[in-house]
Amino acid sequence: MTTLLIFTVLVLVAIAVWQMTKIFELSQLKADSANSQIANDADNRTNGYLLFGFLIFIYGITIFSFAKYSKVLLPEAASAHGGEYDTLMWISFAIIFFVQTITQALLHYFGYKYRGEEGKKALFYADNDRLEFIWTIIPVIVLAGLIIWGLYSWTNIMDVNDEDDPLIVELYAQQFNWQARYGGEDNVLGDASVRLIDIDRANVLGLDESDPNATDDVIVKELHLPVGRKVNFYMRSQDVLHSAYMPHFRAQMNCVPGMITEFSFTPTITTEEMRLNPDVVDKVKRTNAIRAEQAAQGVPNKDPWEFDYVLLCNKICGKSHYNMQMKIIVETEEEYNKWIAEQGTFGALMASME
Ligand SMILES: [Cu+2]
Repeated sequence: MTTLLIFTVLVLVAIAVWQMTKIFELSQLKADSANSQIANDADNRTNGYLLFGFLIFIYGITIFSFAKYSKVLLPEAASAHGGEYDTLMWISFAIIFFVQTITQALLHYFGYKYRGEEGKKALFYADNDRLEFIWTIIPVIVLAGLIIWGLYSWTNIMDVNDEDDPLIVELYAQQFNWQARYGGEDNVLGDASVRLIDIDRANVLGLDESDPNATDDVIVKELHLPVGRKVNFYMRSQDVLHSAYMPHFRAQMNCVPGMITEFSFTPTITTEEMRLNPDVVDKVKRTNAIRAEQAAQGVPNKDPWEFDYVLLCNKICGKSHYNMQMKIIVETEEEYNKWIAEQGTFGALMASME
């Protein structure tokens, strides 16, 4: 890497020296012989054709990227609001793509059409009110539409309320792991503060032992969610800024030390069902082909991978940030109830410390 950088710097320095020599040479030339440096009709025509070449290049690379890299996009959204979010994104993409295709073609075509020619003079054209009106009002309407729609979706998605009996879950971020806390039987989170953290008694999230709501809280390192039930997340961070990112559910929220942030969504597709999604099946197949190849070369930890939803940290929070993740399992209500019943409560943990 260092060699590459040094090489790049040397090449750039060489180009700079070459350019400076050229400028120096030019400044030494007499006026009449300097004419050879002025573009003639043939030069301008070549540049005009090169413009078309560049246009084909940008269209080509766009189509190529769509064809080759669409497969790395996320699969279908696994939350109730995710569809709305995706639609907004795709409509924005479509508009940008459409406008970009037309304006680039016009830009390059006019560059060619009005290229310099011997004896041709530029037309002085002050302004045209109607044209200016048209190219102002169309973007205004389109952008206002997108922004209003975006704000409407944002308000819908960010509305964290207690309607429909949501499951209450805390996501606790720290360098470099996640823990989740459920409200327990009463579905109410006990009070907590970093000042109450007591490592010796395993009170790692700083729950208030005197708060009765904390007694039945359940702290886990794997997030289980029942499908179809709204979940209200409350995020805390112990140390620095983290960001709770659940890409398959189209959800992301910063975790800020000293405050509680919120996000809410309803998972709609179980982990089992998502594993059968054709996009996911393809991705697993591609990934495992690479892993098998690496395993054959003796690279460790390259066992076949099975799809799971994940909670990732999406803020560069320190050197092990890349590995700060927690598995999310979306399952049926029965499976969830069975799992949560098997987890120990905070009260039981504290009692065992006495
Ligand atoms: Cu982090």
